[in-house]
Amino acid sequence: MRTTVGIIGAGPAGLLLARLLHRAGIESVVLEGRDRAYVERRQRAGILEQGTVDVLRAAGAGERMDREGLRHDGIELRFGRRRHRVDFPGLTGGRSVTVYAQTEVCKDLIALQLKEGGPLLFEAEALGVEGAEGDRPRIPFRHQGREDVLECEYVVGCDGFWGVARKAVPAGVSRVFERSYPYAWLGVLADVAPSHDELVYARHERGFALLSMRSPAVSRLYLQVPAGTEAGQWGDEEIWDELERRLETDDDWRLERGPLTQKSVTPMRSFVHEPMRHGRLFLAGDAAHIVPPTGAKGLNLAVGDVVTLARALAHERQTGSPELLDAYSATCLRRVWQAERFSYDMTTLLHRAPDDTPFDARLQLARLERIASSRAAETDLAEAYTGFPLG
Ligand code: RFL
Ligand code: PHB
Repeated sequence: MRTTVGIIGAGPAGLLLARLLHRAGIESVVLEGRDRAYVERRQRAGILEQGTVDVLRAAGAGERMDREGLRHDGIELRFGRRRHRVDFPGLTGGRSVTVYAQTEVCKDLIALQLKEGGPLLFEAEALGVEGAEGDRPRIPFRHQGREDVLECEYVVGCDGFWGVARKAVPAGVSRVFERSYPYAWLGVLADVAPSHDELVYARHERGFALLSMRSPAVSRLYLQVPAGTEAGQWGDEEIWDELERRLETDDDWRLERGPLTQKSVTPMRSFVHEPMRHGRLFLAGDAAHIVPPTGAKGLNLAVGDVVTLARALAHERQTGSPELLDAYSATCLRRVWQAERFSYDMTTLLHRAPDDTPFDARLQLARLERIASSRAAETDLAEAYTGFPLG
C-alpha cells in the first residue's frame, strides 16, 4: 500500500488531519488500531474552544455541532461556599466556548471520511515507523490478522500517549518534560439535567469537583480522588453525596441526582515531547503532549497541531518550500507550552494535594480571590480558557 501521508490513529487529531488534507487535495490513509464502535464511544473531552469550532465548521464538519452544541459564555468558580462567574465574551472581546463531546466530533469526522475521504482502516494496528530519516518512511501494520506495509512520503503519529510513533524518535534526539499528580479524576455520566447552565469548577477542602454536561438531559461530573483509585471503589450514592458536599453553596442552589450510566478514573499528567518532528515523521496531539484535563485543553491542542501541519504540507506541495514544515515543531510548541502552563495553574489552583500545608490552602484561596476581584487576573483566565490563537 502507498500514500502521500500515512496517519496513525483515528482520534480527533488523525481524523481531522485526514479531513483537512482531503480538502487540500492531498492523499492520506488512516490506520486505527481499535474498532469503530470503540473509537466512537470513548468518553473524553467536552469543551471546544472558539478556534476549534471555527476549524470544524470550515472543514465542513460543523453541521451537527452547530445544531446540537451548546454555546457557553462563562464558567463558575466555587470556593468557600461562594460562586464567582467568569464572563468570557465580556473579558475577551466576544469569545466563548462550545459544549460538544469528543465522541460526537469523532462520529461526525468518521462519517465524512468514510463517505468522501481516503481509506480509514479500523482494527489496523501500526507496529512502528521505519525510515523516518529517509525519503520513504514506512508503517508496518497488522490488519485482519495480516501483516502489511504502508509506504508514505510523510508519517504523522496521531496515536495518543500510548502509541508507537513517538518511540521511532531516537533517544538521543528526544527530550521529555513531565510531571504526574498525586490525584486522579473519577468521572461519571448521569441521566439528569445539569444542575447549572454553565460549567462549575469547585475548590473544596475535601478536593476538587466539576459539574459539566453532554446535553440538556445528560450531566457529566468529576470528583478528585487519590491517584490509583478504581471506579468500582465508589458507590453511586457515595459519589452524589461527595459531589453535593464539594459543590455546596450558601444560597439555595441544589444538585439534582439521577441514574449513573458510566464511571471511570482518569490519571492526571503533564507531558511534552520535544521536538514534534523527526525527519519525515511528525507527532500531533496526545502523541506529543498531555495536559491534565482541568483546563479543557487536550482536544483543542490536538486540533491546533493538525491545522498547523495541514497548512504546512499544503504549502510544501504548492510552492515546493519546506519552510512551514521546518517550523512545525517550534510553532506548535509555543502554543503547547502556554496550554501546559494554564492547565497546571488551573489544576494546582483547584485541587488539594496530600502534602499540602495550611499555607498552600491559604495561597489557593488568595489566588481565587485575586481572580474574583481583579479584572486583569480574570481576563488572563478567560483568554486562556477560550483559547490562544492558532499559529
Ligand atoms: P487520542 O484521542 O488518544 O487518539 C489516538 C488514537 O490512536 C489509536 N492508536 C493506534 N492506532 C493504530 N496503531 C497504533 N499502534 C495505535 N496506538 C494508538 C488509538 O486507538 C486512538 O484512537 O489522541 P488525539 O487524537 O491526539 O486526541 C487527543 C484527545 O483525545 C485528548 O487530548 C482529550 O480527550 C483530552 N481531554 C480534554 N480535552 C479538551 O480539549 N477538553 C476537555 O474538556 C477534555 N476533557 C480530556 C478530558 C481527556 C480525558 N481523559 C479521559 C484523558 C477529560 C478526560 C476525562
Ligand atoms: C468534560 O465535560 O468532560 C470536561 C469539561 C471541562 C474540563 C474537563 C472535562 O475541564
